[in-house]
Order: sequence, then structure tokens, then C-alpha cells
Amino acid sequence: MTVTLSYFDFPGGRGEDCRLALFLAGIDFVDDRVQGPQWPERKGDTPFGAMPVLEVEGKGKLGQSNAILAYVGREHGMHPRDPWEAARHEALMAAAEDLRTRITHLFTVKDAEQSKAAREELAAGYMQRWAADVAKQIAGPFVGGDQLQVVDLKLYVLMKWFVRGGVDHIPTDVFAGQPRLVALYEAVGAHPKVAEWNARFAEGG
Ligand SMILES: N[C@@H](CCC(=O)N[C@@H](CS)C(=O)NCC(=O)O)C(=O)O
Repeated sequence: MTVTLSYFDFPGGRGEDCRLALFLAGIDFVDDRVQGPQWPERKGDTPFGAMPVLEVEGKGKLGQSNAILAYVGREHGMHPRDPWEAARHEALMAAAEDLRTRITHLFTVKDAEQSKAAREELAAGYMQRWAADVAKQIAGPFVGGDQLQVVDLKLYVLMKWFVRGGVDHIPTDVFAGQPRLVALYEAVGAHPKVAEWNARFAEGG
């Protein structure tokens, strides 16, 4: 059974956590890295005109990063069996998407001064509230306690974007006031399989 994960060719974004989940699950998947110029012709063949897309032979194509993560997690013991705990993790994954959407919306601000001001305001306001809300829901070091699950990969890849200075005018220590969040980030990065994956590909945001 062939499993293919399609996403852009950079070590970050919504597809990177899906790749990590498949790698940690030990699945020998086809790592389909789409180059920018190929995207327009590929877009029409995706469920929602966007990536990541998971294709499982015999089943079809699945869009939406959180659905992909939950599916891979459920199949491979990296998402809670208990429905309430699973929903709690899914809420955190949705919150990660909320933050991504806020950030990408700011990329539409073209005036340099306005863009800087909007990003600084987001970092000092919304992102601080977001970080405090998420931190409260982390058992430690991972969301569910000692076991790394797909929600942790989602939070890790999102945080890495900022920690690595991927967004101008969002400080790299934007989450420093939330030790539980920082500890989760460090624990995921220190996981041997995550470290192996990161070493294999250029580290990035
Ligand atoms: N909610 C979707 C968002 C998917 C999304 O916006 N993907 C971006 C890359 S991170 C994309 O494919 N952009 C290209 C396009 O929309 O044409 C998810 O979580 O998968």
C-alpha cells in the first residue's frame, strides 16, 4: 500500500508536521515535494486546492493538515483513543491553525511601516494570549504527558517558525513567557526521531 504526502519543498509549514508524523510512525511514505512552478498544475488535483495532501492507495486523497495528523495519529498510536482527550488535542491543533491564519493574513499588508506595526501588535497581544491559553493545556512535557503525539508535532513546527526568526518583526522569544510551551518545544526537538529528521533535511522554519 503506497502512502504519499505532498507538500512544498521546505522544512516547515503545515506539511512538515505531517511528514514528521509519518516518519515517527515508521511509515515508508513517498515524500512528494512539490516545487513552486509545479503547483498551479497540481492545485486542481487536490481536495481543497491546497497542500498538504495525504494519498493512501485504495482510499484516496485527504486534505487539511489537522485531519491528516489525526488520521496518522489514530492509526499509529500518536493520537488519544479516549474521545474527550482526542477532542482536546484537536482543539489545540485548531488553535494552531487560528494562529497560522492570523499570521498569513498579515502578509497581505504591503506598506512596510503598517506591516511592522501590525506584526508587533500581534506578537504583543494575540500571540501572548494564545501562548498562555495553550500553555495551560499542556500536561508536560508534551500535551498529554510523557508521550509525544501528533498535536505536539503541530505545535513544534508552528513554534519553530517564530523561534527561527521566520517572520520579520515577530520576536524569536515571543513565547518565552510560557515555560510549558518552551519545554514542549525543546522536548519535541530533542526526540531522537525528530532530531534524525531535522538532521536529514536542512533545518528551517
Ligand atoms: N487549512 C488548510 C490550509 C492549507 C493551506 O493553506 N496550505 C497552503 C500551504 S501551507 C497552500 O497550499 N497554499 C497554496 C495555495 O493556496 O494555492 C490545512 O490545514 O491544510
